[in-house]
Amino acid sequence: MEKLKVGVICYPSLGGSGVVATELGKMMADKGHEMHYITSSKPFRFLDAHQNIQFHEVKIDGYSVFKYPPYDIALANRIAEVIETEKLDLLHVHYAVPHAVSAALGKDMANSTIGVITTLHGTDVTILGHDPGLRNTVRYGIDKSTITTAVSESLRLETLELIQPKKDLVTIYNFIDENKYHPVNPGTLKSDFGIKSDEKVIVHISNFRKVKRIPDIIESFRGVLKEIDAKLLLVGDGPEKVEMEALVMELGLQAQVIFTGKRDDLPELLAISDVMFHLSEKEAFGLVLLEALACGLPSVATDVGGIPEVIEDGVNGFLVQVGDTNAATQKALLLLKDDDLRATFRENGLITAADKFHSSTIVNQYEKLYYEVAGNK
Ligand code: GMT
Repeated sequence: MEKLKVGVICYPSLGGSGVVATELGKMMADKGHEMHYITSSKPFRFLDAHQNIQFHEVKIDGYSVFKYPPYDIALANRIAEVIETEKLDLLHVHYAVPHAVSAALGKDMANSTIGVITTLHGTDVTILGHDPGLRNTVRYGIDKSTITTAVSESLRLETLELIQPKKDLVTIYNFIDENKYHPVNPGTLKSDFGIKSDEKVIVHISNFRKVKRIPDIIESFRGVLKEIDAKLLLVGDGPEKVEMEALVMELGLQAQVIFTGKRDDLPELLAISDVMFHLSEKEAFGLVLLEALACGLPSVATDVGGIPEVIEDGVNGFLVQVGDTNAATQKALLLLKDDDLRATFRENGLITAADKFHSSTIVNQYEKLYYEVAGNK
């Protein structure tokens, strides 16, 4: 079949949507498709060296007359240019707001009929969609797209209910790069952190946004400490970090809680951990939970959004209600005190990652949509 030229628009940041957009582009490029990233800066896992991947920077000056630089317009302008110069077959945009809206405008500027696939990752619907001022814009972005996908069935249903778009959505789960996420030997990493070999480790990885409820993680961990010796690794960075450092000080937990900052060695960090805590109040998918499953690490996570589609309660992890820190403590203790239970969950998790979320299955689902949309040009 003829190879396609795809324009990709995503947030080139350290979030799950950026990871999915870049991993997908890399795998599509490996299949021979030409992937054109139209972004403000290079996505962090961008493969400069790949011959089928090109980067088209969106340049925006901070004009002093504008309080906010018009990024979405500059993006639309660049999309229009790239549609024409590269003769794109389709656009794949991540997030309805602002990217699907910029894509609609860019397409119009270029007088083009190419199709647009929009992938919803959650925040645009579960957070922006609740803002009456933005709900119509989210709907506009979706309705202007040829096909809209959601990263979980929960997100698909919530979007239909809240946004009421004209067409149904297609659920395509997230995936991870199995070459990176698999059980690894962490070497001396545990002792490098000053953690004793017989101490248990709980890990939380996120962008430290309020929605991740890190105080609940610290509180649940405090409950664990009442019964066993353990360390909490808080991996990542974001708006809540300074406040969380202050909270840890206030609780006198500096010796037990380690803030690692952003790290690239996630498989090694998962390998030295015994349980992951992920206690968000909203989560369309929870990519980090899949990364943990693929590395053989069970999680205690909240029963919200798409999480139950990744974590099967009592099979590869445990689910608790949002805010129920006592339940999170008890479930973590169950796992931490029982090596056999952890081993069973580990095996089950590896199977979930390999069967339900294998990259080849997911990438093929996207490729099928790419051909469908390109065929309608
Ligand atoms: O959760 C975040 O803060 C980041 C956000 C993003 O843009 O990466 O995550 C969303 O997309 C991820 C990839 O599809 C999902 O795994 C996350 O669950 C989703 N976040 C929310 O729904 C809050």
